[in-house]
Amino acid sequence: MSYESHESSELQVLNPATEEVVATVPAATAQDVDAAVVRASEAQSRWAALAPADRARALRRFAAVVDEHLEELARLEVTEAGHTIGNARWEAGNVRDLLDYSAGGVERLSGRQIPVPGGLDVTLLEPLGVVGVIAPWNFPMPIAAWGTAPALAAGNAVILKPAETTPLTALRLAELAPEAGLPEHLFQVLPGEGPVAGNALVEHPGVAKIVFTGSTRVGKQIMAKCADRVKRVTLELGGKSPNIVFADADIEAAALSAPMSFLDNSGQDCCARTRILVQRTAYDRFLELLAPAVESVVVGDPADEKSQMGPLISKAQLERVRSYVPADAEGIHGKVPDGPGFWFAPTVLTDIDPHARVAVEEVFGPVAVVLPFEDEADAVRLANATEYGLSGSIWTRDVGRALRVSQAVRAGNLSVNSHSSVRYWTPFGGYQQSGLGRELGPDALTAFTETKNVFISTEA
Ligand code: TXE
Repeated sequence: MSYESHESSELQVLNPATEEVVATVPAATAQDVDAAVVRASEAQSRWAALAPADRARALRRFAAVVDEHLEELARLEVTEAGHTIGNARWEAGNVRDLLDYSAGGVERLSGRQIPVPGGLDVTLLEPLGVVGVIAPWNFPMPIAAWGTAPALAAGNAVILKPAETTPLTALRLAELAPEAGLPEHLFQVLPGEGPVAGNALVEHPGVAKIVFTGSTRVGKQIMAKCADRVKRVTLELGGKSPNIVFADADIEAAALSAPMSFLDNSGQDCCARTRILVQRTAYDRFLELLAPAVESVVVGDPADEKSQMGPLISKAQLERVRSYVPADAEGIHGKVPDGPGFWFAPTVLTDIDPHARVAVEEVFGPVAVVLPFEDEADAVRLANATEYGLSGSIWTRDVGRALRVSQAVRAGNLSVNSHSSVRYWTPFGGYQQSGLGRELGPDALTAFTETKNVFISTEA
């Protein structure tokens, strides 16, 4: 990989399925961030001055180049993040689609003409300048693209800091951008430690906005630091999403789809439906169907097309997940391969106190709890008994109930009779401590602009 840092500090990239070191990458320093901001700022002025059609064309070429390298990018994601190959292909495809979708927005991004007395009033949507994107390791490619593609489309430059454990796909995307004809230094990737390179981006006066996805703890620190400069910030943080199953639902469909709604990506998904709330009258039937579905999930080599779940990202994450699950925990347990790798078996805990740590904190592993509820009001109360508010599912055949519960649950992304959370066409983000602002969707570009109002007097 072509990136070079000022200092000799390095990041070791491990394959989480084998624990082998697959790459070492120089870690960026605050000095590297300084230099990158200068380069990005120059590139941004030229980029913003291009005709919108030319910016759109460049982003479409970038999308096409990503598409040509889709399999290579997906394999790299399998190697550094342990994602199943099927998921990794979706992820690389998501980068391509988001670049295309954002390119479509470039020419539609426009201000308004507002009727006012005594003159003409127009709003201009101006790019912010240099945007810092700080990405996590759970979806290294898509989450990097959710910040980067609309920011570039709106006329900004981007400096992306990937997570320490997963810098490789981001570095490859940074190589592909100029190959596709994007101006040099418009999109730069600086791998590095969060408190060093990440923090330097947050504190840098030349960075106009931070887009952060990661833990609520670090998100709060970043928000506080951004406050010092009133720096723009979008935060996408943790979740503890409910999967609410009413007795009138298609119980079979709900139970058979429940496992992958919290096991996908080994549960390292901020939208994971880890609190399964089931109406008491359907509880036993639901568990009877859920148990074999969880036990039969194929956990193994993520490069194998048949694997449905891979390892956790790291030893630290494995230990963190273990700390939530008591050795003698009652429930349903799947299987994991022997040998090296950061494996944790699919786990569903029953007979759990709703206030237990595992029932209220984000585990970020393949672990869910099942809790019974009595009626609609009880379901809403349990669903909202969290400081988070990112996603959730509602299973019912009653349309009125689906709408009432959708309105009552405090979360940014709900789905009825489905577990879908992320579509690049629709806004994504959290209520409460799950985040601030929205990504994706028709307004994604606007989040990377400043609105300027201009009044032109007709009376002078
Ligand atoms: O996150 P961090 P971690 C949750 C999940 C997980 C937990 C811890 O529960 O178990 O967080 O994961 C950068 N200034 N999520 O420790 O530390 C860091 O380098 C600037 C949910 O890996 O928040 C990385 O690039 N940047 C989540 C990014 O922040 C800093 C996804 C995320 O790392 C920094 C990931 C600092 N001081 C974890 N410290 C989701 N919302 O999907 C760290 N970073």
